[in-house]
Amino acid sequence: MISNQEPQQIKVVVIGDSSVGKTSILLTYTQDRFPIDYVPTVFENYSNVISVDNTQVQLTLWDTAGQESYERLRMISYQAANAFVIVFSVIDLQSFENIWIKWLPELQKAGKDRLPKIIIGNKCDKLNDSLKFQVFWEKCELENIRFIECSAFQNKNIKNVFEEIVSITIREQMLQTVLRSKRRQETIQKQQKSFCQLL
Ligand SMILES: Nc1nc2c(ncn2[C@@H]2O[C@H](COP(=O)(O)OP(=O)(O)OP(=O)(O)O)[C@@H](O)[C@H]2O)c(=O)[nH]1
Ligand SMILES: [Mg+2]
Repeated sequence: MISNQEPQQIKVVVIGDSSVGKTSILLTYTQDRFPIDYVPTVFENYSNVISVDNTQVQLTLWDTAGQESYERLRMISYQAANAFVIVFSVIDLQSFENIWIKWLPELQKAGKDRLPKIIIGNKCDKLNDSLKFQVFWEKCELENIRFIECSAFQNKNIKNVFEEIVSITIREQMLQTVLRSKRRQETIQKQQKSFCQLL
């Protein structure tokens, strides 16, 4: 069935340490090929209409640069963001630890820590250690953040990453709408009650 509704706007920002593969993931997703020759530091914003969970979404993807010196620029990209994809490399343990040391605190500093987010372990083509994957799973589960392993190089799970973050965001926004309307109803009921008591 074709819907006349305007697609829902969702802006997703991709963050994480330098060299974990953020730009490669975005290029693989949007161009369906792994960039073997040149990877720019920051990929141009991309926008496309996709359908997830029967909802039409205008998905806009923002790349960021992982280096410290780009912090101010990153903060600008966080404006009006609806969700975050936090990337680390499964062969660089420090990049995983930096999620808790650097990336989540940076989101908190920007006032964005309550927005939907997922954690992505990229370069899984280079790691065969299931024990390490277990460690990543457990830590993310403990923090209640969805974890997906992927490989931009093998185009493995890349589409899933974006469908998953969009799906989580749609669900979260629906929940917020329901909660807002419930609160509004409660306020109206309270006002009606005190009005009746006055009479
Ligand atoms: N083996 C393997 N290499 C990858 C994968 N994804 C990216 N790379 C390589 O990792 C390096 C860094 O990739 P980028 O996409 O530039 O990383 P980035 O996170 O955008 O880095 P910054 O722009 O500096 O923040 C490049 O040499 C890529 O070819 C992957 O899935 N597997
Ligand atoms: Mg990059």
